[in-house]
Amino acid sequence: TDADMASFRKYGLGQFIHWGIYSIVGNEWNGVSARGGAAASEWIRSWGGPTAPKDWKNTYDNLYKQFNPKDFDAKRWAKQAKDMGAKYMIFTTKHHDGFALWPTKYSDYNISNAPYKKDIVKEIVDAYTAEGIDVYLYFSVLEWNNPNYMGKAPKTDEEKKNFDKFLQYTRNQLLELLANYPKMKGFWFDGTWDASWKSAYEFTYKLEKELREKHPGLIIGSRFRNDEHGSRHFDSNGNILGDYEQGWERKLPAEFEWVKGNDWDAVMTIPPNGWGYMKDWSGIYTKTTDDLLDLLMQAVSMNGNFVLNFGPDGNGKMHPEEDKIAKEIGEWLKVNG
Ligand code: FUL
Repeated sequence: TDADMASFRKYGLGQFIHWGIYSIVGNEWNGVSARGGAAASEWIRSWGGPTAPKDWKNTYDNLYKQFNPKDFDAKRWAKQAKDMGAKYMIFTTKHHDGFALWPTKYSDYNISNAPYKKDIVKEIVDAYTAEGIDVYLYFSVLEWNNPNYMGKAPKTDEEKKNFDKFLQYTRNQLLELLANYPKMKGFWFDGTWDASWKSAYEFTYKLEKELREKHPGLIIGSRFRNDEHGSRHFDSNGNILGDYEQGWERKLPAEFEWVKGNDWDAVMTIPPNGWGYMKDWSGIYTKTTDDLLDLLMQAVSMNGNFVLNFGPDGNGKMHPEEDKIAKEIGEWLKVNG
């Protein structure tokens, strides 16, 4: 509705949080690392490479058995975001590895089977909402370890049957998220870029309609309907919003012209590339508070929002540099509005 879009337009600053079982290893694991931005830390399962052990993927898929973030305190994160000046936040409910941070009924690969057990998505939604920060749920459609997700358009009857199971599973999980967390404001979709999701265009179209009916005012994030428009955001009326994402450059590019007249946000990392926790920030260029304020002002002056990413560690602690940057941005915004 117009009222929901009016609040979206007023956000200015947002916070992204990438958190999951990749956060346990922090970009360096069994001799493999992608420091310097060659690959993203939350992609560690797919790196492989010559030094990777043979059972790498299987080892990764079992990491959840260690996921017990003893320092996690959603209220502390929410307070920090509030002090930084964030008006909305986007949280990774499920990244490409398929591990769900809420106790989904539709897969056992979820937080209730990790030592932590508690519903992390609920803690996030409650804590941020209590601070007056709107919550959007990041959701990866793509699942690396799901045999029904093939990464290509299904051709044989068998493939079609399996992919259809995958689509129903996706629908179930999304309806479940809406039912469980009615306070959430929108979805930020990811992983819809390959031929399998593109082959499901009609399904996506219908599902989007269904989600909107269930949750009036829902804002649907980028990459859901991955049609001829490419990756875009859709507002709560189904109109195209902008979508822009970059983690490596320090300036928003000039060809960004087309965002004029659209609603959009830019999501941004502090390290050159990579959204999940990275233990070691030495020897790489990480954006400074000044760089980030510059980007925030560029985005806001073009009627967009700026969403700064944080990648807490496997225990639920922010990187000390992130703590520092959040504080400095908050102080700057308090003085300069
Ligand atoms: C990308 C993902 O592949 C990254 O891991 C990250 O989540 C970023 C925001 O979107 O498409």
